[in-house]
Amino acid sequence: MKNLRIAIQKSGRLSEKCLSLLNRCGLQFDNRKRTLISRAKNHPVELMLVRDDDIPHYVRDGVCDIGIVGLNELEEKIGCSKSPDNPVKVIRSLGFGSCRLSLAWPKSVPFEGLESFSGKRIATSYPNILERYLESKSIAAEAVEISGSVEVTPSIGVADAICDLVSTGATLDSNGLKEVITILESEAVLVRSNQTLESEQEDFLTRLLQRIDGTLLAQN
Ligand code: PRT
Ligand code: ZN
Repeated sequence: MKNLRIAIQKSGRLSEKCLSLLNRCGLQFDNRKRTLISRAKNHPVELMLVRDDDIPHYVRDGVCDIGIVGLNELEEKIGCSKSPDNPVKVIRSLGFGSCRLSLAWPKSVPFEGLESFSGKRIATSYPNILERYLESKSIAAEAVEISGSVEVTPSIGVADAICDLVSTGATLDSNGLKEVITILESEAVLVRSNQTLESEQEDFLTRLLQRIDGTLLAQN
């Protein structure tokens, strides 16, 4: 059978947890070699180590068969994952990498609810999710796309507020910002494309999902 190709983040917050989950499911890789693609020692599986931003498109386009990525990246790159005609499907929520995408506002400026964002510039690395949210709430504000250190933008005058990932809230706090509205609750999810797999690959994926379910159950 053709190898089942799995995309995970090469290096970052999700990498080790993804590898450890796959290891606990019985898949062994040579972790010393951080190559783009590495074949599992004992199963017809290839691991593809890439930037998390690329995983949704790789799965959509069939470059990979399945992938593990934050729901935030999936929603940003592919759109609403709950829609039935979405080309990439969430098949498991994995219970790690939890965070939320929230709007944050300067502590020094009075906040009077969502309307306070009207006419403001909001810095974010998630312009698609933010724009969809603002539109759904009929708020006219400008999403300013920034690739990193979004939390510093209000203090340097680039934006009035931000929309960013939050876990403990410490980053917002130390930059004089407060979380005011949560747009999306996120965690790492296992995704697959709508494309048909070979029947042996499909069977292998079914067995892998059973192992993943067993692993998730054992840790709860
Ligand atoms: O290089 P590559 O593009 O692959 O990685 P990356 O830098 O884009 O992503 P990475 O490794 O930072 O995060 C990968 C995924 O982890 C994200 O897409 C989320 O799904 C998830 N995740 C969970 C988080 C956080 N928690 C998180 N706290 N991603 C980022 N943060 C950042 C946030 O952007 C902010 O700067 O942490 C800061 C806030 O943390 P607190 O604890 O101070 O609130
Ligand atoms: Zn990224």
